[in-house]
Amino acid sequence: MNYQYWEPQAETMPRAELEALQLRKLKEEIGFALRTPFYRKRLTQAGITGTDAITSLDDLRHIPLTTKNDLREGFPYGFLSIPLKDVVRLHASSGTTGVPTTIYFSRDDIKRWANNMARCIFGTGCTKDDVFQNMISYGLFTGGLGFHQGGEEVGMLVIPTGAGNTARQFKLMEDFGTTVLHATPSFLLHLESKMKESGVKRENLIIKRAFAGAEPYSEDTRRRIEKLLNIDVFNSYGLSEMNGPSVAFECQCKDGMHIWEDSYIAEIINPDTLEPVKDGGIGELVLTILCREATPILRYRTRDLTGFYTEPCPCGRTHRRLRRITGRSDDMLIINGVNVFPSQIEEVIMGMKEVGNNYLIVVEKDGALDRLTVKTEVNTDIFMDDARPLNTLKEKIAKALQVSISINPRVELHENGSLPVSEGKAVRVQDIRPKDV
Ligand code: DLL
Repeated sequence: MNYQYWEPQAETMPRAELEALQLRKLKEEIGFALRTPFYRKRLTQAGITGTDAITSLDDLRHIPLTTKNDLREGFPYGFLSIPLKDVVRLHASSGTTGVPTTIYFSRDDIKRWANNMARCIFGTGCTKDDVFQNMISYGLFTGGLGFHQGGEEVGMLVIPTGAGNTARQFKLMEDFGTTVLHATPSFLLHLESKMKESGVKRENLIIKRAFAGAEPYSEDTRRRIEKLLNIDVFNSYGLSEMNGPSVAFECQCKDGMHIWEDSYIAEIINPDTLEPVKDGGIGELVLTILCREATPILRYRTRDLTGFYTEPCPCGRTHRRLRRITGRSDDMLIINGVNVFPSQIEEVIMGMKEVGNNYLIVVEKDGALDRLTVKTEVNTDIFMDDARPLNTLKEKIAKALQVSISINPRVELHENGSLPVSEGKAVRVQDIRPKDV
């Protein structure tokens, strides 16, 4: 195969050179971190008061881990290392209790992110001749703007459609000759299931590739999308705390995602003991960003479970490859690409006096998409024969949840004491989505 590289030298540099570069950038990043209120305190406590404290990549382990909770506690400016006047953008993701984690970017940070994104996109075989339909949410979510900038950087024609509206998506594909798609894997499957009713014929479309990420999916699902739409699908991994998409991406070999080690230091740890996992083993991914000055984040616990491939990739890139994410070491749910913590749902419903003591969160498949149902018990005094107050309450709960978690759930009301109560630890979440779809 004829592999194409956006930055041949940077993508194929010998490991020793790559690690020397990581060390240099790590020191620089620690310099930025020491300018933030959060890390000044955290690093000083760990005995790191200057960049000289780090002399090798092994010294990384002296840096304490950073958690989502730390980011939340630092809200809004505890992790900012440059003056606000030099910040040009922010992105945010949901927090466990409604406090978002916010990431700031300088102009140079945005350029570096766009370049990394271009590296991912170009590495799959795209060129400036491609027409790229970006069918993922724009806004505070990093997926939309992240891929948008990368697509433009490559020189493709980018159609910023955003998520949803399958009929319009098909129309745009036909009208503009879209060749490349980006969406969550569940939206790609949903799209295919709607093709027939949209009246569009596959032979009138010239799509050939899609980038799919932002939520877990199996190898079987990839193959299914590829077969149904007759395209190549590339896995794309990222998280807002680490810029968003462009952390790791599959190349033309489609066998594991190259993590850009000149922009990130990746470690795999045992989530219980926090000790490193031996090469090739599965554990929790911990990331240190090396390409952002405005919001340095060191040794971030992603909670994503994965491991490295140990064999080199035939494409010749020296940046290691991550396995498909197999799960999480916390209780975060990803519903149609949107991250939701059960605690966010609990906070909304338990704050309502009409709601009883027990509730259940059910996540299942409705066709290709995920469906969230929140079942709650209701205090007996409103559980009457008259359906009106119940419908009003249902709407109130659905609306409040929509505001809090950006998902419109189905709400079911049950009489007090009628939802199952488990004997030990309460089981509040039933995720009955098949694992391989
Ligand atoms: O989902 C960024 C992104 C956008 C990635 C578009 C890829 C494409 P967050 O909303 O912060 O950011 O969610 C990050 O989503 O920690 C994983 O648990 C999960 N995730 C992201 N990509 C994948 C993937 C974006 N390819 C969280 N496979 C991460 C499995 C994924 N899980």
